Parts: sequence; structure tokens; C-alpha cells
Amino acid sequence: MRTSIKKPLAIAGAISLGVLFSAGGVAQAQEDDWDDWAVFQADLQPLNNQQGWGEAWIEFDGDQNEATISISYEGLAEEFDGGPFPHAQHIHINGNGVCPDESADEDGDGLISTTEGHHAYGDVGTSLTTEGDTSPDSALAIDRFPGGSNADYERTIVLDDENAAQVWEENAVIVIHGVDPTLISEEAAEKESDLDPDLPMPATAPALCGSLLASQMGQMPEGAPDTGGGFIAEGNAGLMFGAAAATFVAAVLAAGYALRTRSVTGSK
Ligand SMILES: [Cu+2]
Repeated sequence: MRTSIKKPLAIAGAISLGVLFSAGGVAQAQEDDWDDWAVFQADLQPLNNQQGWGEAWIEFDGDQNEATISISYEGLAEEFDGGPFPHAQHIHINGNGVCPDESADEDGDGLISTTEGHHAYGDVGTSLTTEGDTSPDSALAIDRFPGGSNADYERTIVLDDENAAQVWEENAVIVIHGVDPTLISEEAAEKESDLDPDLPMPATAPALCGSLLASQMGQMPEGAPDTGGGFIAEGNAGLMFGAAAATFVAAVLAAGYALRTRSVTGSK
């Protein structure tokens, strides 16, 4: 009995939507082009008693692999051996998509090494170098990373499918390495790096970390006015007047009602 009432409602909703979107054929085609447009953003918070903070953005503009990556930070370790302190930076993937907390310090030296944080953020997936190779092979290419306390980095690179998928699935983490040895325990500061015995531990331990989360997806192409609304509200604004608006509202209500009914029924 219930089904016989709700099915017509769902069908009415589908027909109304069909009328609306065929009327907005051009807008629909544009929406398809924007499916690969997205911005992922990470707040970079300090680890290991470091000072400083930063932000990272990854923008895809019509391609699921080609990414413009921007990173800005300030307040990190400034000098190393008389030169700018190198800060290796990576997209980490295939972990849990999060940053480690203090419980990650397994050996109790007061420092979370890159290895100890691995369960949280995973492997180096992409090396965010200033030039040349961006594979994990360049993870410690310390002469091709930004150095010093502050940096403004931007580079457009083509992520491989695995890295791109991890970013789109919100399981990627930005990690900036290289800690000020005066802000960590003496014991940890004197160790050799867990990643390369030729480097001291402070050169490679994580300093800033942030999960990459979707900031905006598939709304408007670059350069369009951003008033904070979604695609329907902006792209189809011209269709929202008069009868079209009434049809659309009815369709959404009917579709929502049908979906809700289906999920309730399905959960039994
Ligand atoms: Cu890293």
C-alpha cells in the first residue's frame, strides 16, 4: 500500500528534474567540465615542540592528476651548518590520513621520528621539490626543497594515479620535515636520522603536518565570482525563477521523500 503511494511521487520527481535539466542543457554540460575541479587544503600544525605553522593547497583544474600545489609556512628552524635549514616536504599516502600525536613516540626520547609517525600519515608518495624529480626517490633531496624559517612554494606537477587517488579520497597528508634541535630533547637531537644515517635526526624529523581535506569541489571554474553557493544555486540561477523554481522545489521534495522512504524500508 505504501509503495503504491510513493512510487508515483518518485516518478513525478524524476520527470520534473528531467524537464529542468534538459532546459538547462548548456549548464549541465558545463557542470561535467567542472567535475575535475577541486581544491584540497591542509592546516599545517607543529609537531615535536616546534614553533611555526603553515597552510597547503592542492588545486585540480579540469584534470584529476595535474595539481597546482601551494605551501606557505613560517617560524620553522632557520639555519643549519651556516646555511638555510633544509625542510623536505612531501605528500604522504596510504596511511590513516592523519597526523601523529605524542603517543607515537615509541622509543620515549620525546621526539616523533618520521618512522614513528608512519602509521598516521603513511609513506612518502610525492616529494614536493622545487625542481626536477618528484618521486619518493627525491624524498631526501635536501638541496631541492625550500629552506629557512619561511617559505612560499608553488609548483604544478602531474601526480601519478595512486597519489592523485589518495588526495581525492582525502587520505593524503602534507608533512614538512626538519626540526629545530634546540626545541627537542638533547637525546633526540644527538641521534642520527632514522631515514639516512648520514643526516642528524633533526634534519628529517617532522616539523609541520596537516591532512588534505576537500575545500571546494566542482562548483565554479576559476575566475568566476565566488559567492559561496553550490553549482545549482549559481550555475542555474537563471532557471530558478517562476515556474522552473516551483518545479525544481517540488522535484527535490519528491525525490528526497522517495529516497528517505527507500532508505527506511531498506534498513529493515
Ligand atoms: Cu615526509
